[in-house]
Amino acid sequence: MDASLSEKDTLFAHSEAVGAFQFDRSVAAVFPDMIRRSVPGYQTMLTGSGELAARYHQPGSRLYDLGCSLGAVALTLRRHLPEDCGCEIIAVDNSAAMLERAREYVDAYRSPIPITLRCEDVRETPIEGASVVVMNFTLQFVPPEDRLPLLARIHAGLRPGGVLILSEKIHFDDPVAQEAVEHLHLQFKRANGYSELEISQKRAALENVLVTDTLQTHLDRLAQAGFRHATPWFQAYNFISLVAFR
Ligand code: GEK
Repeated sequence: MDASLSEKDTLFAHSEAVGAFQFDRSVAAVFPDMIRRSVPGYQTMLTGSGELAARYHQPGSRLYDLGCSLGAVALTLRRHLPEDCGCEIIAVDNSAAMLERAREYVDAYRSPIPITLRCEDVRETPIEGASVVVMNFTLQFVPPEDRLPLLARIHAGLRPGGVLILSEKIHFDDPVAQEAVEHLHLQFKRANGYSELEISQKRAALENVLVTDTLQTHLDRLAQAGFRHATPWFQAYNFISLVAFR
């Protein structure tokens, strides 16, 4: 997904009353630019997810992209699978605006591996016969009390040998560590052209919408959900990706 083809993210550039962040049409229009300028390591996490899918997909199984936005993960997974794998990719998001644009990206490429787009809540979407499930920066938007039941459902929907790839923004219990790493993220956003006003207004909009956990909370929850092995495989500042094995 080429960020240079999307509109520039200036959603928080002007001083005005900021409501809670929503994945609406205005966000969908600038999303590739927004995520590239806000999430350090995003492209590496996508590529690594593709490499993990290349290794752990099972012929004739399903691969899921939960909280797919414009379908960047689904398209990356597909590029990494052998064309004759007999797999299906299911990409789920509960934002109709996001899925409308995802449809355009998916239709722009031809492949024998189908990508099915579903406008559903990830807390309810059925997960069956999966070899790979990717949740890239989506669990952080799910209410904390719903996170363990969702992970347990993913675990139950994975075939033995299947994997969950979970990418999240995290925080640190140690205030010194939190301040140091948060500073690096702020510098990343400043270097990518976001103003102090944009940074502070977006932070206000995401308050109580994007709720982070610590790495330890993620590892404990994955174990509770039934994943016998889990490890971080990538970290860029306060953004991390884990792989968990069924
Ligand atoms: C990427 N994975 O480009 N059910 C379904 N979708 C949801 C839910 C829910 N309960 N809550 C949030 N979403 C993408 C990036 S963005 C991350 C994912 C971000 C959707 C929401 O509509 C949005 O499209 C996505 O999760 C989160 O790798 O914006 O930081």
